[in-house]
Amino acid sequence: MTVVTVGETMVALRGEGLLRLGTSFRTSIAGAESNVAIGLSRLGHRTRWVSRVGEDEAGELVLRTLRAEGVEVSTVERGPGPTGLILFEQRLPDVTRVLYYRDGSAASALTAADVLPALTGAALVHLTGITPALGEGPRAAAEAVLGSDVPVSFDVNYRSRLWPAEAAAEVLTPLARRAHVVIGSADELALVGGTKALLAAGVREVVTKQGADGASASTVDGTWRAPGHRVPVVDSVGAGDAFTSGYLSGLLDGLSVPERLARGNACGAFAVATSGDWEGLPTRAELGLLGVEEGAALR
Ligand code: KDG
Repeated sequence: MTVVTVGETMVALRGEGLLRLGTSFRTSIAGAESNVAIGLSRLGHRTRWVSRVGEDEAGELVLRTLRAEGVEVSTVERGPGPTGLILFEQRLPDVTRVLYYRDGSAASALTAADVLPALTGAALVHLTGITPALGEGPRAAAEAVLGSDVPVSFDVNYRSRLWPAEAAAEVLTPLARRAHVVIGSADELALVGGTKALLAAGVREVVTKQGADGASASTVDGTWRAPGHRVPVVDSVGAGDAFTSGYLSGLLDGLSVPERLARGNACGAFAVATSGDWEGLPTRAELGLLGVEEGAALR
């Protein structure tokens, strides 16, 4: 069972201090959808990430990192633009300023034709609301994925630096309504019509991320909640993607909704305790450290 994730991954520079003061940076990669792919891979699931990266050293870093994490990247296309860049300036443990240099990036040239062949054999595709904000091609790619017969998990992931809320709502609402699972914060779910309307449109599960307070999930049969873990927060960026990887892992393993939420919350707790988008994501064996069932690894 392969999970395919689709979206842009950038080279990420994390400042030790402020850029304007001439800080040093740690270099890594960041992208909501590849974060989820890494999270699922660490939990023992087979994953493939589909996108475009530049024909450049930053693109090599993205591909090499994902390969090292066990994520399949064989269908990733190169160019025409450079790999996007994201700068992080952490001001407080859970307040990070983000600067994008991604206009005209290779991933903004992603097309439906790049993505559809890579869905062969997929049990699930994970998309986010970031991709349709990147341009016409990525938006068409997202639409094509939602028009395929593979179930889609859709994280609203509204990014105010990419587009205004009204524009995002107009584009993302019809997309979210076609997904199997929709995930977001309460504000993001409201942006795409809210839990009730999504369930009425046929979405099977609507999951609300509540940060340190945990998460809840609603289906037509009811709503379940699971509390978060109180852990020291080093860096909250990527916590939502970590939660999503845990939740989807539980879904793929056939766990109950409360068990999926518990696994998602555990992954979120591990992620915030380490600096970086994905570096702190847990392996399946590590889930036990937070008292969460490991379950059987499915491949
Ligand atoms: O979810 C964390 C990501 O949002 C971030 O690290 C980079 O994918 C990213 C984006 O587009 O903001």
